[in-house]
Amino acid sequence: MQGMPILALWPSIINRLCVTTNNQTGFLCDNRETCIPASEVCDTRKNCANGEDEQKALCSDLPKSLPGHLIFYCNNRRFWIYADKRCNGFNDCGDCSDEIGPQANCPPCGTQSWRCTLVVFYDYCTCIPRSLCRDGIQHCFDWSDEYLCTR
Ligand SMILES: [Ca+2]
Ligand SMILES: [Ca+2]
Ligand SMILES: [Ca+2]
Repeated sequence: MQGMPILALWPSIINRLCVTTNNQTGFLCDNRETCIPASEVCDTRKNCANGEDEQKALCSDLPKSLPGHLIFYCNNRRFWIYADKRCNGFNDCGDCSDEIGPQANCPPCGTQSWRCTLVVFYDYCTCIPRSLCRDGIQHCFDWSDEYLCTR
């Protein structure tokens, strides 16, 4: 890869910012129509028709080789996640910094979720799916998932 014109590649990569149908940060394929979620870039599967989401210029030195909009750095900056894993309800960083706090800047729990302080971390941070309400297992410190929350 010696002498590769990295700088010349950058404009085409920067212009690939897009938003998926699920309102997630994404990567625009060469056809300028397909917008794939950030986490499908460099996952070794070709999601764009020409495989441009797996091109070496993007994937050779993760996460540095990825455009900034595709990644989110956790509180512990040694760890990073794909941008579409921020505010998705799951504790992808391991310390919930992708779900709670100013860096993540997530909207409040949606109507499909219940907000509480969790007893045990499970895979969640503050918003739990309503399927965990009244399931006979305490998830919230104040037991609100078992007594207040409705499915
Ligand atoms: Ca891919
Ligand atoms: Ca997450
Ligand atoms: Ca529960």
